[in-house]
Amino acid sequence: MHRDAIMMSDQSDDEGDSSVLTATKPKTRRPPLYKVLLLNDDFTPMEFVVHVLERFFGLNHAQAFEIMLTVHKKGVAVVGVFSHEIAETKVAQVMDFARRHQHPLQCTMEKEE
Ligand code: TYC
Repeated sequence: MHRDAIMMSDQSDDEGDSSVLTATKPKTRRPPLYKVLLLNDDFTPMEFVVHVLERFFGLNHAQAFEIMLTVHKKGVAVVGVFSHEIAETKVAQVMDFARRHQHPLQCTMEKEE
């Protein structure tokens, strides 16, 4: 039980070759982005949702009102796309603000495809 082949030099093998440089493109990967979603419910006042969108997502009143209406009619809408850390912060800010005002408003995040 012994190997038959004997390596004659480093030039005869793919890995140990010290004389060939292979150009490789450095691959940089962009970090994934996350959609922040606002969910509809039957109790949170419309004005409160508009205020949340202005306060935490930097939307003007017209933009905030439009997105609030989309959530009200369709059940859910993307309110912004962020890095994982920023998305987590937005979700926590909205959930905390809603809880402090005793509204059942729900905000979640999901990875963008
Ligand atoms: N459906 C709520 C109402 O009629 C309004 C609402 C809109 C609540 C958007 C939540 O994410 C929401 N008062």
